[in-house]
Amino acid sequence: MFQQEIFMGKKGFIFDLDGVIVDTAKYHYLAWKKLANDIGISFSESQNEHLKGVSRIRSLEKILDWGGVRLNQEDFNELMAKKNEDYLRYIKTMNENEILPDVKKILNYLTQKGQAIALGSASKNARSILSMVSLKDEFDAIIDGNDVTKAKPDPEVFLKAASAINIKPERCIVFEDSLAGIQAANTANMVSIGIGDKDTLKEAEYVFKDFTEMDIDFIEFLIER
Ligand code: B16
Ligand code: MG
Repeated sequence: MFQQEIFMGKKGFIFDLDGVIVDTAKYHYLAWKKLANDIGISFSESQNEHLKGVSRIRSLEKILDWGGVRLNQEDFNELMAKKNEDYLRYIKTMNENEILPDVKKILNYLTQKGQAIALGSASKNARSILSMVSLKDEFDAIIDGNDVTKAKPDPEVFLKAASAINIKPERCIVFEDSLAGIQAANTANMVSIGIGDKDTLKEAEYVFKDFTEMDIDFIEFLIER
């Protein structure tokens, strides 16, 4: 019997790291809070929300603005290095248990279906975090804060990720927890999927509280749409 086979071609699935694969936002918060408090600036969890997906430099600029503090370049750089040292102390303790629920299930399914998988993160620590949680080998390409010159909402990080896996942007799907990241994915002409709060991420094409809310039928739909 003649059976026609339709070759669908693969899609590119690009994952943000902090807030999507692991909850490192809590460690960023603790490190930024210590730094801010040390120089007399108060820092709340709701302010921390505004730093999600934002580069390290821009995050410190925002904290200093909120506190009305101005620094010379040397002191600024010293504080950035100090924040990262504190942050690295937290992430040194990370292991596989910190992978967010159902992330591995989705990654395994995509791999089994032969889809291309990339990381698109603003973090300069992305590679070490992926190693700590033993996920580095799950990705066909990793693009992080060391590979880009423009921060989200600029689409550079996702466009570079698409190019690294050799998939056209319009065939890519981005999972993101920050508004800046959703805007970056939309500008890149990719399908944007918000992971987190529906109101914060309302510019995303779809929003899920976390991956436990997303069933395999939806992933199948993304592969075939
Ligand atoms: P680092 P993502 C972002 O990672 C974080 O959301 C953001 O809070 C952080 O400031 C930024 O990485 C830079 O991180 O200091 O480690 O270079 O969400 O884009 O994976
Ligand atoms: Mg994030």
